Amino acid sequence: MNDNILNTSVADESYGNDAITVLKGLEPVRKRPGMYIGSTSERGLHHLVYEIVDNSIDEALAGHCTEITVILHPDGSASVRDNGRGIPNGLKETDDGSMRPTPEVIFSVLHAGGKFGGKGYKVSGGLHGVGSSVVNGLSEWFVYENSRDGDCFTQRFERGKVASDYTLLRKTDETGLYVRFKPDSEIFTQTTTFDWKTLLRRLREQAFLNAGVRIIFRDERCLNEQNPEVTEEVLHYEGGIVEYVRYLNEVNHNTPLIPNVIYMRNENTSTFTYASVALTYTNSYEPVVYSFANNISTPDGGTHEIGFRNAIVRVINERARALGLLKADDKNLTYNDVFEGLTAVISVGLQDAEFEGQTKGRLGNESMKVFVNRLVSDKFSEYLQEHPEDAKIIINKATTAQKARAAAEKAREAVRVSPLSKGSTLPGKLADCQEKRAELTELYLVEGDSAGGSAKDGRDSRFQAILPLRGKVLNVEKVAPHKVYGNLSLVPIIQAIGCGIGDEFDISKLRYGKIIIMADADVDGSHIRILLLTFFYRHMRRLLEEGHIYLAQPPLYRVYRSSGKGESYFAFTDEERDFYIKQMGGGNNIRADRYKGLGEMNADELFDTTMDPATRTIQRVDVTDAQICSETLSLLMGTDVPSRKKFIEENARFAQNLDV
Ligand code: 28F
Repeated sequence: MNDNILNTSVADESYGNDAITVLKGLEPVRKRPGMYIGSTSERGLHHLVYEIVDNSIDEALAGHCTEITVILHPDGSASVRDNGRGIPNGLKETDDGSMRPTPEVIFSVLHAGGKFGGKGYKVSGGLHGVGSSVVNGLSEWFVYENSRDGDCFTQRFERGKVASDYTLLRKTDETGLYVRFKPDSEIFTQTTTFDWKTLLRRLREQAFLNAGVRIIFRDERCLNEQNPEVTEEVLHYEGGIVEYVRYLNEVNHNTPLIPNVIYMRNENTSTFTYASVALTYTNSYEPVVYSFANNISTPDGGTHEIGFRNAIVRVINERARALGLLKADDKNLTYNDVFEGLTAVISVGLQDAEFEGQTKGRLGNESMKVFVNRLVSDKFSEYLQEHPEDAKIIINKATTAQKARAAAEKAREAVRVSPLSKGSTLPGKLADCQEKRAELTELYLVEGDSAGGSAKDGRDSRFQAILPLRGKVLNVEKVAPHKVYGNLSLVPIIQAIGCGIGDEFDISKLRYGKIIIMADADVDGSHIRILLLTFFYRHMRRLLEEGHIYLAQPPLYRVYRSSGKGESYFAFTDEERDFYIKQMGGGNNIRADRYKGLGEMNADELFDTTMDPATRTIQRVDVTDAQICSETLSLLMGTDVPSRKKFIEENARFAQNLDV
């Protein structure tokens, strides 16, 4: 438990029952769930589990819990158990003046638990860190078992309302809390099904950030005779973020250039501030940098990352000059040069963390710039002086990157005046639209020339542009950046979108407000989607961050009479298909053909089903989706067909309704 000094020091003096700020019942949570968990989509659903687990993690940080077990149950509920102290059994006055058991108050009163009450139980860092009562309010039912002082008490709630008194369940020598809840389908209207991978990712992250905590994650949902085994992962990392860096290199298939992961840490116990950094260098061209504040991911960076970045740039330049690897006339290495191949995890803790930006993914506290900068300036510089061999390897990597960048600049010039574009900067294959205002326009990236043809004929050319894609899209996960400019599959896309890529990316030059990937609903289509998303993630990330990238959703079936007469319907799911078959009376003369590809639809059908803004559905892709693509892409590379298939099957999100 090396990575938090906050709770251990704040906690003990303020853990009396009075630390709870009692505000109100849970109706506000049910009325406006988004205010408390961000959204009621799949993301909000998973947030429920994080909220409960966070409480166990806090108990671990306080030094009282070593093991957390998370289980997904066949009835759609999830449970979390910890071996902490359990909640004190006293009584607590509520706002109506009655006395209730402390655990009941904690679980059934909004903002109870002290998170917002100043120096209470935990240091609030959470975007929606409002705790267990919110989860209770959004659950069809919610049960907890509180083991403490020899007794295990239990209580049940339904839709946030007390459904049973605080009752003794059994005697026990154990201590800790157990919470089990079923998300309310009245609230989570899109889905109430937990995704194993999404939860695993977050639980693993928490296990890395809280070194030593053992998190056991089990999926008991598909237990039956055919499948008697439960899926279980034990997440336990004594090495904390140092192990996290090693793990990231493994999953990204990046080979370390130096043997060590460099670890640095500083803490200020009087301001309750700490920073921990682990880093190493690999043969990759891309940096992999993950940052956190109060154990919350900050994918959009912020002050801690800025402090880190400035320190790395300065230290490496200083060392390079000192070792004579940069001569007097040589230009300084830039941030891009020194970040190539860097794998780093930055984890800071502070009071009153401010999370900024639309998705609250960026740390705003100015103090963290200096705090992290000073740590990394001192410790990294010390490391490089003590390890001259490693210093040479790292500096060499950066100077090579500097040269490649100069070469890329030349290649980029060549693209700007490329013979492909014949004087104009637009690719020849692009069928542009009339409208010029990006807010109003759409660019379809279409797999294959024949579907491209239908899309061109069917589109509304006032605002819809079509760019057919030829052949396979380059996998940018493992190529040097300057190669991207020479690539025939990507150059037309870069030109059509208009913003450039990488360091010269300029969103104000964006030519289309929506960029819609339209590919078949089969394995090849999935592959193209993944490659394109990886490309956007690596080279045009802002487009993802600002929600410009979408996936088209073509229909899977056409349901019609074999006579060809009468009405016909397009179905986007198996259920829809069956519904139409039934509606048309069923029987032998009803056909339901599966579309093998977009190319099978004629122009009108393609427009009506997939492109018409009035009737289509398109799926917006966010940064996390694309990040998962890029991480997983390395696993797909090479000739490992079984694992590729397995991946695609498991990622139904990007590869709905396959033909495998
Ligand atoms: C499955 C989810 O929620 N674990 C928790 C504790 C421990 C204490 C606590 C929690 C009491 C009065 C607020 C115990 N002993 N797991 C969990 N473990 N909450 S939640 O206290 C809450 C305070 O005001 C705990 C001494 N102090 C705190």
